[in-house]
Amino acid sequence: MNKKISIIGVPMDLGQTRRGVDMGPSVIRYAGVVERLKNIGYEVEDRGDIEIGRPSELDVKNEDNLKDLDVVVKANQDLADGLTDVMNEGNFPLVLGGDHSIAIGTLAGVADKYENLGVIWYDAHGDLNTGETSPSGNIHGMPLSVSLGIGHPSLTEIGGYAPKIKPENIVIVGARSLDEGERKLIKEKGIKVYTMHEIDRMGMSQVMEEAIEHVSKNTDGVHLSLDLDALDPHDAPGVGTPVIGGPSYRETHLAMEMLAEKGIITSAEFVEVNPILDTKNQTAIAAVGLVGSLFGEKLL
Ligand code: Z70
Ligand code: MN
Ligand code: MN
Ligand code: MN
Repeated sequence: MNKKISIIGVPMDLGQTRRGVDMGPSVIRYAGVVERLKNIGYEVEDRGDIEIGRPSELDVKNEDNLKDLDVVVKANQDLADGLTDVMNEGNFPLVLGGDHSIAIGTLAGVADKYENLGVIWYDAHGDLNTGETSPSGNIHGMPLSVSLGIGHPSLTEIGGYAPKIKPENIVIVGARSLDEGERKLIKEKGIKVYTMHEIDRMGMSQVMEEAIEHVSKNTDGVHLSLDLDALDPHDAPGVGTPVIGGPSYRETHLAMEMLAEKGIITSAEFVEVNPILDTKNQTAIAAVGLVGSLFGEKLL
């Protein structure tokens, strides 16, 4: 892996309605992410946070069932620009959220540099809604469809091009909560999904073997988008949308170690840590542990 890592924080909480996830970047920093990476031997540059605007009134849906669209678009465009700089400098981009709507800007900035970017979407959810299919109007439930070029043009056109990624280069791991429109899109586009059923059946090790094979087959880079709500709420309680029955911290740790062994990951983001909902910073500490294992931390 690239020896210089650039961290960008994105204190975004407007992609959903649980306030507090905007403090995610700070708590992950306080949990020691920079020191952890330096100890493994990386050079780390913290580029600080993207500035997030504030709408005059929170959580207002527009006529297309999209909450706080304008501010979410602006922040994601700024994030995409920030990532373009990191990519041009040849550094490894590590993005800290913030809610998952920021994956729109991350992928806009990163995918531009690859012909075929692979994506591992480690999440309890599919994040494949559009304004038409979303039960909530929350944009954090839409970043994967947006990156496929499906959704409102002000979202899909962030970065000035669409789509960012192709359905055959995506793998979703850990899914256990999908909306009707998301199921339909998964079938229509043939997106590879390892739900909790497959993880129970095959074990995380086999799932990750196959997932890695799938995303590295025809790709020239692989982005990891890790939503902390993928983890079982027992291990990651500090998230806005906990869903019981997820992979443990240990299983997720193994998944990260397997990614480190193969060395396929070229960019990563860790999202949805909400310290207000957390117990003793457990979720931020888990996130930092997972970052460590993704970057090849070893006990011996
Ligand atoms: C639901 C929706 C979601 C993250 C929850 C939930 C989506 N499918 N995404 N937490 N990160 O509102 O679209
Ligand atoms: Mn998500
Ligand atoms: Mn591309
Ligand atoms: Mn989720």
